[in-house]
Amino acid sequence: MEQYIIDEHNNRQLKQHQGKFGFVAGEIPKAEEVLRKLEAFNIAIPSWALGTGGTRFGRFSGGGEPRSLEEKIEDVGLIHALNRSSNSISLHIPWDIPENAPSIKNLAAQFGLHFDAVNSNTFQDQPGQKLSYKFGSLHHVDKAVRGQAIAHNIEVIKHGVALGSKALSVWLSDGSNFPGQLNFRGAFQRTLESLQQIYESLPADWKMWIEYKPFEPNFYSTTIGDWGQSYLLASKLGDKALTLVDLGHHLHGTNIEQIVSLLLMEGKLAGFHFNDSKYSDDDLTVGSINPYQLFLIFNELVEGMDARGMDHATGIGWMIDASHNVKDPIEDLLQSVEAIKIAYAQALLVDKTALTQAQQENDVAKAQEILQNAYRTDVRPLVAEARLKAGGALNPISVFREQEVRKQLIKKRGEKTVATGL
Ligand code: PSV
Ligand code: MN
Repeated sequence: MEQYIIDEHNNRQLKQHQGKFGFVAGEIPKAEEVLRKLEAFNIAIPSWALGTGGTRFGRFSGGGEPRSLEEKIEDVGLIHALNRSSNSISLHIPWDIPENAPSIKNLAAQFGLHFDAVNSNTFQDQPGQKLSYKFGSLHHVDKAVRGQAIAHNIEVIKHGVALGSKALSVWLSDGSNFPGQLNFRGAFQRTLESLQQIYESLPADWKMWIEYKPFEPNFYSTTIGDWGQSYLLASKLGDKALTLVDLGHHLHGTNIEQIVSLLLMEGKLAGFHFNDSKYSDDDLTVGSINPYQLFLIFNELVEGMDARGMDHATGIGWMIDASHNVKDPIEDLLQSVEAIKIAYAQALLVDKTALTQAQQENDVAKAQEILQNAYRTDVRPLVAEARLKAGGALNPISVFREQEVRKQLIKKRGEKTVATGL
């Protein structure tokens, strides 16, 4: 996307934007500081979210999907050009193997992108794979299967090193479908031993992010089923191992913001896979179902990171992990990034001093007023202003539509392309 197209769009919208921005900026005390923080804040795009997602019942391609890693990088580059908040890409191996790492790295750099965490995949069998993961990978009763899964993770680290990544993200589908199928302690111990071997292969400046999930694809138990189990593994492994929170990986009603607060307190929060859900791991657009929960999570993040003197932008990993079944993936990702930045901006507006005082005085109504006052502020002009200052579009989706980008992608890539991923 040429910069002049974005600039022309911005010029057309500028007057209206300035009016709205002036109004909000006049209402809040530290507008400049908030803008600076918003400008620095980026969210990684997963390489597997650029195509149309599917369910086990079907997949309805939207056309023009990226056919290669190079085309996925182009799509993330476009997203970043429009919103100036998506400056990295997270690869899932083997869905996206960088055959020629230097040239892939170079291509990404041309779009101002770098590589976020690399993700291993031992939840599917790949063509030609010697041993099956049908009954798990790192927790498998057969040492040879565990060895294969360990070797895969070490391979993924190598790909990541070549690209300049700094973290290995591990999500295991290992678990059981029926009571009696597994010895829980045995499964946990074997997982720990396997992770220890992978941990030993981590470069000094790398982290291991351990993701948890209560169910699916296994429906009775998951060996890393909740944050406690992930935290236990991360604690036993060492300082480089941390717990990754995927918002969709909780049972109904779970207080995710409290989990986040405690993990941060312990220095064990790796980062996020953002998405939203109504029922379980629905992988819907961030902020589309429960934006208040997202705000409450960001409120804990801002408070907890400030308490530890952490840089909001770089202190932990920020990433989207969503699936787009009926929307254009690029528009959907733009919406998700926007929702995250809105929640972050609102959290920055919380009057911390007043909230602490209300908490000390057990003034419950006041505490609620303070939080909801921030949440009910329309911060969209602030987020747009930060984007404008960084060279992005005042309204990224409008530009995407005005320029008929999808139509061009279909023309170039074809109607029936299918991007790798789930
Ligand atoms: C599992 O549901 C998960 O959240 C993990 O992060 C995987 O890597 C990703 O989804 C695959 O889509
Ligand atoms: Mn995830």
